Amino acid sequence: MPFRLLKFGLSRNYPEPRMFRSPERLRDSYDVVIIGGGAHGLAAAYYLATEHGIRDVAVLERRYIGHGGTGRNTAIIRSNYLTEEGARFYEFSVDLYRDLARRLDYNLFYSQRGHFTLAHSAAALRTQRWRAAVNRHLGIDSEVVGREFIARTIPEIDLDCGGHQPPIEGALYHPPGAIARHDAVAWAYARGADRAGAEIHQQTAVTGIEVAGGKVAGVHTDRGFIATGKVLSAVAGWTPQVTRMVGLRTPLVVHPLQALVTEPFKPWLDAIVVSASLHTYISQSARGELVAGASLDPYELTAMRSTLEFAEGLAGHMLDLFPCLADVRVLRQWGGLADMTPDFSPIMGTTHVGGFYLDAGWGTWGFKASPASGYTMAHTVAKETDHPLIEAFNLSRFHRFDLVGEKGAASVGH
Ligand code: PYC
Repeated sequence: MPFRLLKFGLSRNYPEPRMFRSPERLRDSYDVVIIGGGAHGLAAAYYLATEHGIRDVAVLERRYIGHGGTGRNTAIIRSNYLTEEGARFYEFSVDLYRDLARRLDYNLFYSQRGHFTLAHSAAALRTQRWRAAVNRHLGIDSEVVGREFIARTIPEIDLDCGGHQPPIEGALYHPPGAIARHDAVAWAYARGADRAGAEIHQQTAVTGIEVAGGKVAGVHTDRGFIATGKVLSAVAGWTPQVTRMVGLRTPLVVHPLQALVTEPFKPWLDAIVVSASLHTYISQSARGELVAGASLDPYELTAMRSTLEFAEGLAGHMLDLFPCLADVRVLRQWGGLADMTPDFSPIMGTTHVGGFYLDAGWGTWGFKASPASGYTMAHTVAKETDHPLIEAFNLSRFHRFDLVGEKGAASVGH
């Protein structure tokens, strides 16, 4: 056993280094309170401190950091969206991700793989061409490729899906598509925010929000009251509970989203493979496990449980694409919550409640947005006005019927 390990194990003088402090006391007031210790909330705390010098920030997390959507996704990063607003926003996120490990000085296992969205019909190919045109117009690397290219790049794929599904006719290929270690993104932002002066309070539940004269005045928690003039809600699937506290209505519906991983293998699948028609997406993690997911569970529910029905359905579609997986064992599965909007775009920005800022509607696309949402929401909170990149995503778009239709770029349907 290495000497260093023995030294840490046997001596009280070498306490385990902590990623971030856990302050015992919750103070009576903060300049900003962030509800939700996922990657979005932690990133916002980090950028508030580092980009805007606002360090008097408390992040309140009911459980432990990364317990929600951050730790329950399939860690896909891409910017091949359908709308200009979406593509620009996610491209900004990809840009931040590329440099994030260096900036936060933490290995995020960021790995650029290339992302294929398979098309099994002429209609799907038409949407892919549309996306490729929007992407290229904005300088995003994305093109429609044919069967030969797919077969050459992913030799294990069965382009005819064993005859069980319509054959693959082509794909939208997005070389910058990447994966990362999702927990590491939360930990690294937490450490960065903590070092920059923000406080992270786990096991701290928000029970109410005080609004006086149309403005936020404070937050009630199970550890006492905090006076504050600014609250950012970044709680994804729990958004309806929080918005109810300030009397805001949103069109969100919350559905479970499940995923699984298989036993690990030597690396064989370099690309990220998505079939929106089969509601299936697969990649191979740095650990060698295949990480795969399917569409939303078809009912509204705020519960993060796993079902055999999901595993059976997804396994069938994985075999349609990769019959070589027939004897592979599932190692574990999990469920998360997807807060879905009618237009498949997020809700971000100011609200008509003074000092209440909303970061929500992350459906099945939240992880890839973590850096950009943190950055733009920090700007929005600091300047009290929406960052230009997120103006189109303000909640008020539903009152103006000015939606940002992104369904054609979602990996899964609803
Ligand atoms: O939007 O890339 C995506 C995605 C993958 C899995 C679920 N959503």
